[in-house]
Amino acid sequence: MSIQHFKFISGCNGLIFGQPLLRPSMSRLIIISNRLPFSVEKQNGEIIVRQSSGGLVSAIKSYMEANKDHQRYTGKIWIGNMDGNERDWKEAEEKGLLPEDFSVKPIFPDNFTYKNFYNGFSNSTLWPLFHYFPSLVEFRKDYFEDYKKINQLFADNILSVYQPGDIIWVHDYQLLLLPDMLRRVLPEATIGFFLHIPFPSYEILRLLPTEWKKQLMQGIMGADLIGFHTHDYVQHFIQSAKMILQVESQFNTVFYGNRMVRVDQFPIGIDYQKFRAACIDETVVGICTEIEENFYDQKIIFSVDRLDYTKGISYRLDGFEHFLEQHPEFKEKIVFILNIVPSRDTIASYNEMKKEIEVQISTINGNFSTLHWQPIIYRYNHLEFEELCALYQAADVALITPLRDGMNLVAKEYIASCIDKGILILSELTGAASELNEAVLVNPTDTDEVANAIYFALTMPLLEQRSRLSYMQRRIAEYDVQKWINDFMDQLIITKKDQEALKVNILKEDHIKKIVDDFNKANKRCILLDYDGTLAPYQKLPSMAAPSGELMLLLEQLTRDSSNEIVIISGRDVDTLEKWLGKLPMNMIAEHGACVKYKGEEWKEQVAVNTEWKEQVRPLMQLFVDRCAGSFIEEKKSTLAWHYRNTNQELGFMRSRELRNALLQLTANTPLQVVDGNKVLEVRMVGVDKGMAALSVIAGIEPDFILCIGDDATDEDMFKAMRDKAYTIKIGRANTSAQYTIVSQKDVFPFLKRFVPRVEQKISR
Ligand code: GDG
Repeated sequence: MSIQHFKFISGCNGLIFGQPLLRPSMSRLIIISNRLPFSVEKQNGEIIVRQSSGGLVSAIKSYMEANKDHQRYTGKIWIGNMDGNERDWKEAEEKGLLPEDFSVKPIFPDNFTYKNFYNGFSNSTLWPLFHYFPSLVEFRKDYFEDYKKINQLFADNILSVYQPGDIIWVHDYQLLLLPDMLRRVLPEATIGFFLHIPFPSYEILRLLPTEWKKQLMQGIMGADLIGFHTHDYVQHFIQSAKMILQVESQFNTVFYGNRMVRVDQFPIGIDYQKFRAACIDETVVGICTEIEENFYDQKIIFSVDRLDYTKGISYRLDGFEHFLEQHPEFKEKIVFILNIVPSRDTIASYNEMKKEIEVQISTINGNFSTLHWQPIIYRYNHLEFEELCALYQAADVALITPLRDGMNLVAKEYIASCIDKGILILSELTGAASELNEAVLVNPTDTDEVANAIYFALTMPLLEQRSRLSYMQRRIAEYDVQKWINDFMDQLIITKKDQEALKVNILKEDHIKKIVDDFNKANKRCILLDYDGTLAPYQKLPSMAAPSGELMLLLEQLTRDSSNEIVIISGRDVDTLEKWLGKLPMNMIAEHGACVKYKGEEWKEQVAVNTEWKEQVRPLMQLFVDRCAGSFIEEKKSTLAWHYRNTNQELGFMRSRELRNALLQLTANTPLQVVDGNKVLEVRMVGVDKGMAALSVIAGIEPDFILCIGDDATDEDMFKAMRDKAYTIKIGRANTSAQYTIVSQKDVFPFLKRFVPRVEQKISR
């Protein structure tokens, strides 16, 4: 990548996480998720409103309710698909059965399209792929088409309620295309996106057909702020964006086209106080006491998950079985309460899995049960909140061993519910593992490790249990769901402000008018133009960037006016500049100032160039050519350059840092300098730079109008030297000393053409 030091106008410095420091005034919050947090159905003629289970709903719903007294938003709307039909919905609404804390806009898609979208692309393509189950992925065009249709349906529904100033927050893998669909219609809207499941490494994502993965990445990049649970997912996303969309990035800031997008880690929290309050809730305590009395002589191991292959239930049972085999002394002294919550049971593979799990449970119970005891109590149902909390409180051990999990809220909820005992055995493949270091971490597929962890947990002294718990409880209490949401919202607002600040420097029409006006008024004008990346786009090889016909015509038109002095100021060697541009009546500076040709004169060397140093530097650069496929050395009269524009972005960048360090060591205390350019490292003599060269050319011309344009780090010397003397313009979004920025090289020609009519007018007079 180019070594660009992007401006950080602000960031999270000084921000207390989760405190709503920046309050958007008069904003409504629009939450978008595939499903609404409840369903409506009719049973025996009566309307029933049922709360949905699942991590996303648990987190956001709790926030929407808890935050009702705060004045952060003027309104809150939740938009999502509705389980049930429109008639029942209306009836529930009329009877006042819907939530009061926020308004709801239900979407009623047609069944067939929805099935392909939900069971199909969402849960048979994205879900297995993002959870590292590539063999389960279905690649079906009709699924993808219907996924697009439902995303578009969401976009249409959002647009029908959107008001300027609203903050839109899109959730999860079912709606990856939505941010960009909205951005196309609402270029200025504030849009956040959060992914609740893992974002896989590029090696996994690349399994998707090229067009799909491109559209999906573009879709997400429509947001201003993109959130993930862990640092790894952030890195995977940025890497994929680089590989698929060729974005540039600096830390967690990504530049895509003319937009700046932030990508960051926001580990989701739980409503900690709700689970603490449940510890003293009468009903919960009652149920908990009943459970403890029932199993007074047994230790309780507990797990609860939605039915899903990612949750690793079968491996968990293997581990438990292995423990029973290895530790017969625990016979009749433990019980494993395994609760599975029905989920996606209309997908055939889920149903199949359910049957397999049930067979496995029967086998274990058949092999180990006694007349008075059975080791596993299995239930396939949704638990009421009170019962769930009671089970958390009663459990001596929570056995949570998914094969992959974006975060896993159950682990956090269990920790929050423990009073004076409790051990969490947690899969290291969950997002939660990166926060809950004091849990007993296991690899879920390693049955020995799981069995040993169960033994370790069951025999852990109380003092150690409490000490581990208190560390984890403090952390979970601190960054709860409220803080998670406020933190995300604060960062979203900061990102919008940073985008605005970046826009300030962009060359706009009123700036152009002023520059052209000054140009027209001037008697002697000087235009200094860098070549590669400014007048010609970068090519795979430097030799391929010969000037186009359009460029030659433009330069010819500009040079026709004798009041104009055009100066090409480049790192290129003399021969190339002479061959490509030597016919035009211009001034040329080669190798950043080592050689200069004034209009109508011959080339002159500006410094006595000693090139013995090249014998030391060349072998070092060659070593890096061998270690980094696609990189190459360009040798000029007074410069050696190592280019890495054709390498794998990550590897090239990493190797460039290594080579830079090695070169800096090699050239320390010598008259050589190492210059970090746009995907190139150059070594040359000190005292040769575009700043010095520009100053010396200007001294000979004495212009009353100067314009400098360049794109590279080496052009910064020119911008600095010309400060207060010239209009300076940087191509690209990197941090710069130039006054203005033109985002793309493509926009340079139209800008320069604005100086042509005046020239032609003068000639025709
Ligand atoms: C996705 C990601 C990420 C479960 N059973 C019952 C019940 N639940 C509640 C739990 C918890 C939630 O559902 C499950 O959350 P998880 O995080 O464990 O898992 P997913 O549903 O797969 O959630 C996950 C999450 O999004 C948030 O970003 O952590 O990685 O896959 O809150 O309490 N609640 C009740 N009865 C049940 O039977 N009342």
